[in-house]
Amino acid sequence: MLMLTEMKDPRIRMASVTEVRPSRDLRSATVKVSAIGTDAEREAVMAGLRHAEGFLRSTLGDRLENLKNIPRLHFVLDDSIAYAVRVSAMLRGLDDAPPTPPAVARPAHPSGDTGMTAATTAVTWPALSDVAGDIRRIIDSSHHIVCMAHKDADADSLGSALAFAAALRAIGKAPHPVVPDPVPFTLDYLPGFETLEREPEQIDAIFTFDCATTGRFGEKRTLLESGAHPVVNIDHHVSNTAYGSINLIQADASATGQVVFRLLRALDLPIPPEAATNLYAALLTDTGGFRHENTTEAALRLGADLVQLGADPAWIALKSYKSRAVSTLRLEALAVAGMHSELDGRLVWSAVTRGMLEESGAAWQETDGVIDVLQSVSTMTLAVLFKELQPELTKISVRSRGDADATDLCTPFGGGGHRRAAGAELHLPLAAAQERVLQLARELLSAA
Ligand SMILES: [Mn+2]
Repeated sequence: MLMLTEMKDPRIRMASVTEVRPSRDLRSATVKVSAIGTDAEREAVMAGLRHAEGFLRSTLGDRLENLKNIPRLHFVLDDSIAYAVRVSAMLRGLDDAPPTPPAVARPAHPSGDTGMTAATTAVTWPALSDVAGDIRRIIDSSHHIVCMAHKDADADSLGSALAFAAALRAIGKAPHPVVPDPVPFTLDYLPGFETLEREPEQIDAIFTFDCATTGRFGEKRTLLESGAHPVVNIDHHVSNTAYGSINLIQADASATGQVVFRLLRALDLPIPPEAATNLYAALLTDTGGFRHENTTEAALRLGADLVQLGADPAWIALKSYKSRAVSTLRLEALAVAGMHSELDGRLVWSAVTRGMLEESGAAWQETDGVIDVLQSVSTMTLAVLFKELQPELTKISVRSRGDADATDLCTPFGGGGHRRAAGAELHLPLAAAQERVLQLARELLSAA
């Protein structure tokens, strides 16, 4: 695609096309673009490209006169190269690859503002009213609609997908809720969990929920990137790479479930009781049981609306927080016993090893609550939990308080998330991952 170098927009000249995949009917093409930089810089490149789609298509038409239909171009971010660059920088050692600074200066939070909802100033997403019509058209012209949650789904992602599926079912569509492996069995109480499918046979459109990057789709990633179906990306992560054909991203929302609720209302779609239950579970858990800083007035009002629509708060709280297995508590005890505290208790960290899983009889899905225990320490500014997923693969979960930003510790390692909660996966053994992450954590805390 030589045309990219001819573009006036300097943002676009930083990008390179790694793959162009036309759809089977040649009406659209997925253009994979690699752009290196911070998430905000990369998103600026993608925004520039989407803005230039008309120009690119007309130039394409001029040059390829015998082409009957100029395909619509769906630009998606190819994470593989940028990720490889980050990983090699990481392996060279953090000394010569300083931690990525925040993409843009974050606006100061006036008191009462919530850190969780802070959006970087560089990124503005289309408003719901701008995309509602396009989303409506996709729903109207589709019958088989995949509702996709992310890998290691939490109740926000899966609850949003199942709620949207319930609304679609109520208007006679054929929703196909899908979750990448492994199946999150701890969420089996969510209404519609039994309708989850492995490989939907027919697909007209794909909706994704709570997924900031295509890397969140695990083995289902190729389905998203095939370019064969329109993709509607519904999320509340400020780090979202806008990989969808349509992107509804609301960084002010406390949960993706809140974005789904607003969308269903805007489209005048029904919200049956099972949808309300799923959305309440999404909202309750993403606000930490209405305790995190993203517990806004709007979130509390939404809770009441969902109860009115048939959600049972006590039952959902029971299923979310008071239905743990004995193995889960045994595992938590082991992880807490191995807790470390540094810098006057401002840095709190621990690890879950494969040996601990064996000893407690717990599965990986049961480690989710450990970080909540670490972040309950009164002096904590950064809490880090390391999970030894494989001998060469370590996952980190990070929580923050005060001025600290959890994404500052995760984006340098290719991860992301929110200011108060973020994560990353490092292709390193546990000890090496601990060394690198803790070194950066100590730097961040001494700089603060
Ligand atoms: Mn979420």
